[in-house]
Amino acid sequence: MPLMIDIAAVVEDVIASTPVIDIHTHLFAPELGALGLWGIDNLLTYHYLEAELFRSCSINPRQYWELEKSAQSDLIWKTLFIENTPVSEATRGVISVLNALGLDTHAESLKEAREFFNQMNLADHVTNVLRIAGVSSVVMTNDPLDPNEAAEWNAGHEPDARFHAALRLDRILTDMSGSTGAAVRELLDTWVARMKPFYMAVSLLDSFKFPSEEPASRLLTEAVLPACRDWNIPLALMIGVRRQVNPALRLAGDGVGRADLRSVEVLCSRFPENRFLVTVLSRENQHELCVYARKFSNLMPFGCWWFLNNPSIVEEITRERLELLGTTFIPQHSDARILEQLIYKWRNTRRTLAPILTRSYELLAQDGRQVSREDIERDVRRMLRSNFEQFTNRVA
Ligand code: FIX
Ligand code: ZN
Repeated sequence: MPLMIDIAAVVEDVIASTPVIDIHTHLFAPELGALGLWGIDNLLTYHYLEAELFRSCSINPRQYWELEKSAQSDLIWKTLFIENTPVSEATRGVISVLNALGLDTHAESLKEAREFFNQMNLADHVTNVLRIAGVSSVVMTNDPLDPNEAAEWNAGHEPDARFHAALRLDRILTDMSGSTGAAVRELLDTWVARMKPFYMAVSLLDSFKFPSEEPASRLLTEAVLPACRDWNIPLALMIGVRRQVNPALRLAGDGVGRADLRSVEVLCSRFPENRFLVTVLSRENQHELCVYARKFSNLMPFGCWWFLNNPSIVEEITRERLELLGTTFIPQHSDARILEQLIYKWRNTRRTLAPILTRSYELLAQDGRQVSREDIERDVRRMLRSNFEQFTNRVA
């Protein structure tokens, strides 16, 4: 019979002290040159904040895109952080980062912040940010058809061991829609050998159907799924985007739609030797995803993606996953595009996850089973680390 413990205190301590593997980001290893984004001007011109700017400022998108980046970030700081209170998830995130780095969160200008970021050593800064964020390693998003990125890889640059690759398929499935399965498979084999990705990934519209007459459906069947099987890596499906609902907002212009997840059912059942990491963008699809995960052990739900990465929704999704799946899922990924976002996105995840897990253990105790610290450490390690490592068959 384990000793009675202060469940809330132990859960908070274990979650705070367990380094996470961040399984989906848009970060790049410093060795991949200028692809990586960091610093205050990039933090403030994050597309989440650009979308919020246009709701509080008379500038129109066309005028905004004509500004220099520093003028864009000055305008966003003034509009969202001085003239208004930064209470949204994305604005509060910037405050959280500035505070963690010891910078003035009430600053009237970005002068101090720019001086701080301009004087730093990037390699030291990466190590410091990962330490503050409690992140041991991140998975990048790597597009072999992006000429700038391909040039970095072809120059022989090797990413830092804390930055793992994920082979992104979006552009391949569109730009090579007329290609044979064999041609796409040859490209995939070349880049898997070069990048050594933990998984392949593709984001899919809310209208995604499998199987279908669409070229993507054919290339998934003829090239992607056999390649994933042969290389023994999962395929990540990120489903539910409505692309460019408002094109004037550029990257901020995408929306969300409820998908028909029977395509996931077909993929998991027809390709039992493939493994599928799946995240869905619609809150309404989350319960179905959990039920499918109960039917297919080759399906691993992950993250509270994009428009779902807000505490109120993360709480609902995580509670239903624990109730339906136990600890057999991956609670979160950051989707960070700028290095320092790791700090706030993982601070938020830990702050949201701790009380939810505590409640699960309290209910268990009420129903007759007291957990130990070792139980909690095992469960947290599974959700934040080993579910991913075992599903990808890689050590991260
Ligand atoms: O497809 C994706 O990887 C999405 O996460 C991005 O396209 C999206 O813009 C994003 O950064 C969401 O957080
Ligand atoms: Zn992403």
